[in-house]
Amino acid sequence: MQFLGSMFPQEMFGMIPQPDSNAPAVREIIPEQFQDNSGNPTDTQCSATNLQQCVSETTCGSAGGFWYNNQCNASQQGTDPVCDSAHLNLCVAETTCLNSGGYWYNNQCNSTAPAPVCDATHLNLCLTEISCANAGGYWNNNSCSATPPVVVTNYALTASASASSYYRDYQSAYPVTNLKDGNDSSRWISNFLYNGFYQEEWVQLDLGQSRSISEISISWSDAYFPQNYSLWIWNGYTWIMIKDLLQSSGGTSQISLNGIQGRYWMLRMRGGYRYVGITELQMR
Ligand SMILES: [Ca+2]
Repeated sequence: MQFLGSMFPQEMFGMIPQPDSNAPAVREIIPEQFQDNSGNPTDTQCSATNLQQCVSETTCGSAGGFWYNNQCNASQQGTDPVCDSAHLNLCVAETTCLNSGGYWYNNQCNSTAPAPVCDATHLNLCLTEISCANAGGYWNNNSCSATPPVVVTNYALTASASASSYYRDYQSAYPVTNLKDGNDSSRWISNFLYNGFYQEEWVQLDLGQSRSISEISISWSDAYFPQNYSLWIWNGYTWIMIKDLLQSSGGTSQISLNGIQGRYWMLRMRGGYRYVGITELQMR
């Protein structure tokens, strides 16, 4: 059989089915996101380019819109009429964000607090001395804290010193200043102990003014430690002994004094192997 032009066979034979006007209407099931507020189907689908067709907050948000004024908007800028605790993302100002219980940082309103950073209340997070100082902290022992480091002054460093004798009578070889120069490789050494235990040597320190001393440390020069030594303070009239101690080896002796006050101090030493010598004497 041959057809004419573009005509279909049904048209040719009059077989096109016609709607039955008496059949009941079929109700179309419309997904919520494609309904308007009256339950009527929207003309087009809710999408990023058709936000006005989004009829619920959920679909609006999924399409990248912002739900307020009961409609889906393309921008959250401008007024934020529904900025509240449930819509912190719509708060466009720090004040309204904070009033809604949000946290304002990164130029937006967040529901969670920002991660703590180095500041006055988080000094432990400051990792450099500069950031620590800027936050009002104190940098000590490679960490930042609110507690200023205790500054301990060694008053012996600035004291004037004198001694009973010098190594072979030459002051220049091991001068008494060597015992308070802050240098562990320089030392004062007395003259030879001709009378053994019965020979006493001493050193005196003038701190320049009365100082409260809590601790004295004496680093003896190798084997040149005394067998017995005592610590004295000048009270304005006479010398007062405050410590009398025995020594059995070299190294460093630590003497606690509980803040005794004094300007003039004397260390008296007896006995020892050939000489007595001090590498460093510190008064704190
Ligand atoms: Ca020294």
